[in-house]
Amino acid sequence: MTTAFSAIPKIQYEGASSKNPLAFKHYNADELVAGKSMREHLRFAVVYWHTFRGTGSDPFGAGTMQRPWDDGSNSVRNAQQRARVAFEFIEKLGAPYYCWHDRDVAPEGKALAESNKNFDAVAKVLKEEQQRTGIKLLWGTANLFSHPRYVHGAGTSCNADVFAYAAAQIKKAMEVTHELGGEGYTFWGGREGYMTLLNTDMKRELEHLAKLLHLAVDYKKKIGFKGQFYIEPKPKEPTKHQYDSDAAACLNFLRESDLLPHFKLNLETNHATLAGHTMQHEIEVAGAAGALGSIDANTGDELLGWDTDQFPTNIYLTTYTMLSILKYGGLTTGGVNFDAKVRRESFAPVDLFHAHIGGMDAFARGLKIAAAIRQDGRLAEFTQQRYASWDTGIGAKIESGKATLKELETYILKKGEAAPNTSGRQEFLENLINEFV
Ligand code: XUL
Ligand code: CO
Repeated sequence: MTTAFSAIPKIQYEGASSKNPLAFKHYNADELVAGKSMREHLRFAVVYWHTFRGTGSDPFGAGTMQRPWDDGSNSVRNAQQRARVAFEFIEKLGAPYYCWHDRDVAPEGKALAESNKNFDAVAKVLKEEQQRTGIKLLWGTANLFSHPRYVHGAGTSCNADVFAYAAAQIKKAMEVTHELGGEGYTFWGGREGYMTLLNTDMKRELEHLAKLLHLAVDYKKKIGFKGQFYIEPKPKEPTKHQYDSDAAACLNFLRESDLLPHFKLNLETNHATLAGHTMQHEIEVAGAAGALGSIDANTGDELLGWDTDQFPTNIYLTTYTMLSILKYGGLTTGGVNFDAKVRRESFAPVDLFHAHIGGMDAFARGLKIAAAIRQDGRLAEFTQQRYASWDTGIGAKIESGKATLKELETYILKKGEAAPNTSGRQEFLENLINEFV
């Protein structure tokens, strides 16, 4: 076992009055909320890419992160050492899951065969550490966007060889996910979109993307991988427009391509806001379609228009997120995955703890508040009452498909007017939420 964090104790729950920055104030893993432990509700995951590979570099400056365990080399040995440190961190934090991209955990080699060999060598350590700690893989994914070969996309590249390379990378990443007992596998279309339509055959690109996902579905069956497939929407960045732009666009694409039975959505807060939606909107769209899978928990900055991937600390955000998640039956295969990075200025290793503790506490509070609102019942009751006209009479007839246009005309001609008889009471409902926050 490594001791990169020897000065940091195992993070414990100390309750709301604690002033200890290295303790949970609200996340109490075994505490029951609405019949399930917080651990089971929230299924927290730590991301490998930001937390262990993030350097703090931005378009204007070099990396700033102080990571004394990392020798800065691209060697397999360094990657293995880093893997051990990652598990020391996740274990001290007490998160039950983690997530990776293939190229986060192991260095890319000169050719695919060498990359696969490197990946196997690090996966061996990941497996040992999973067994030692009981920490599990929530999902794996392939990085199909960083290498220059993916300049025009992966599944949607104009170059068929690049499509083949992406397919090979997905095959290997899925095999390693399966080997490590991963509970899911995510597809985020990092460059599956366009910078200009002048050079783009959109129809052909979308057909290729569907083909790639079908090949993955076939291979999943072939190797007996039972994990859940997710597709992660994001509207832009790195491209000007990404095809999987939001939950609705993903659902349409999946349905049109006969892929919907095989996929759920992995929704990310900052991607929702880049798409001009709230996270709650995205969860409702996915939930209504029976496709709510997992969430990448982070937040953007109201004044910055890009994917800042900050740790979530806003209690209203976590409350609304958890309200909609609970409404659709909670997270089953998925989890609350912190796809978030510490700020460039927060370069000390201890900042990684502060960031995750804050995010976990914010979600624990959101969960408790949302459960209390549901238990109270007034919010759900109000919404139900708002639609009461659909429960009997003409409403029930329309819903059951028995009313015709002619009949509806006769009904209204007789009635004369359709008066708006229920106030939306937004202010009352916002005040109601504040009773609990
Ligand atoms: C990028 C992003 C990815 C996916 C996995 O914005 O969210 O890290 O979560 O590829
Ligand atoms: Co993400």
